[in-house]
Amino acid sequence: MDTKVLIIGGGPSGLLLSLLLTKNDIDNIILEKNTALHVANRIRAGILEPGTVKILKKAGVGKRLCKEGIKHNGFNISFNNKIYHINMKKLANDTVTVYGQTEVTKDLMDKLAKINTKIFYKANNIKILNIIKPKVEFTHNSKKIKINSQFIVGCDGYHGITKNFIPKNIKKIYEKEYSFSWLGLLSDTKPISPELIYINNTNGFGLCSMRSKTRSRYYIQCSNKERIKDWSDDRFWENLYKTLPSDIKNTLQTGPSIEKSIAQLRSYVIEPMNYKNIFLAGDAAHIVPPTGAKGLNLALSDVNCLSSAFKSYFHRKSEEELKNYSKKCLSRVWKTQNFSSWFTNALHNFPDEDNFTKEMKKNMLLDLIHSNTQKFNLANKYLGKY
Ligand code: FAS
Ligand code: PHB
Repeated sequence: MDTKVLIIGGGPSGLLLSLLLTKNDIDNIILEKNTALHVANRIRAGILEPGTVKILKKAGVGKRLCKEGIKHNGFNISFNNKIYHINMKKLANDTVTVYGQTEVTKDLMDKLAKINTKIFYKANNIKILNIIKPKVEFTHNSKKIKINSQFIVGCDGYHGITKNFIPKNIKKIYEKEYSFSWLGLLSDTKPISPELIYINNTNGFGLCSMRSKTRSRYYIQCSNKERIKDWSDDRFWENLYKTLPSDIKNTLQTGPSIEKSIAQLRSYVIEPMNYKNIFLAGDAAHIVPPTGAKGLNLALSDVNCLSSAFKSYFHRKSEEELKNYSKKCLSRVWKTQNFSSWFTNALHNFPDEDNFTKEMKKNMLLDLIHSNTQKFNLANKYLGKY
């Protein structure tokens, strides 16, 4: 079997890349190790930057997003038991959209099914046999299949295999693991606030988010040693309640969890994001702590850039954009790492944090909410406008 671009990984990055390539008559195949159902139901991100909404509309999957997505003019930061609003609409004349990653994934899957693209789900034992003249072998329905392609794109996430084919003497890996995790809960309860609230208090970090006007998404900071089996719904709600500012805590609507999970926080970048005819996009190349709501947005930004580069190569025989892909994406990656790391440090309590640092962080946040310049910068970074 031959194709022009072989995509390993059928999450949001792989699905969007396949759609953008297909729309430009560039033949491609996706190999996804899990089932479509597993991929579609993974609960992850919830906030789309305006740039991401534009990319999805351009790809032809913006209809339901525009109908069901909820535009937010701002978000809130709470510390010292008070709540401060960051009005992005006023400060930076733009909004973010609340639309879950599960919905983005489903829209992409539906669109790809309609245009009959080739996706192998439950593709097992994927082996990259050659990266100069790309050749991949895998098993599907216990049949061994080989695919030749001109390029391979690793959209296979943090635990993927593609990055392993960038030689050790070429690649540089930058990684940091945080000393805490996020315990997340999804429930069909009315969100406590019409817009997100990022909270820091003596118990640590909490986040009040949502998926719709009737479906809430909450997170609390927890230790890396926590196991989800030790967290009943009641225990989660009690801990979230302790984190909430007094003005609103008694309005919290609790209910049975639809999903509960613990996400380890890490920062990760692999450089370069390509080698010979192998390219990386999305979580395969970088991970940001979810505090800044950036992971999915950054991934789709890579894909937008790579699909344009492949269009130039296949339609205008120009390699310029492909040659610049890694440098161009890494510039955005490091700006995003910077923002996500700053926001994570500002809002979380680190186990080994001394009093001086705690007090300094509190005053830094006070400075921020009393400075239009700093709020302008924060609003633009949250919107993905660096
Ligand atoms: P993904 O990891 O989504 O997809 C990779 C795909 O490759 C998967 O379907 C996997 O099955 C497949 N794969 C892996 N290895 C393979 C192999 N060897 N062969 C074939 N297929 C293979 N971002 C936010 O903005 N906000 C959040 O709140 C947020 N929360 C998150 C919580 C968790 C637990 C995680 C892990 C991530 C979270 N993220 C969040 C980031 C997340 O949304 C990612 O940025 C987004 O899923 C990136 O999409 P992909 O690059 O497609 O990677
Ligand atoms: C979410 O709704 O899942 C969400 C929102 C904002 C974040 C992280 C996660 O920063």
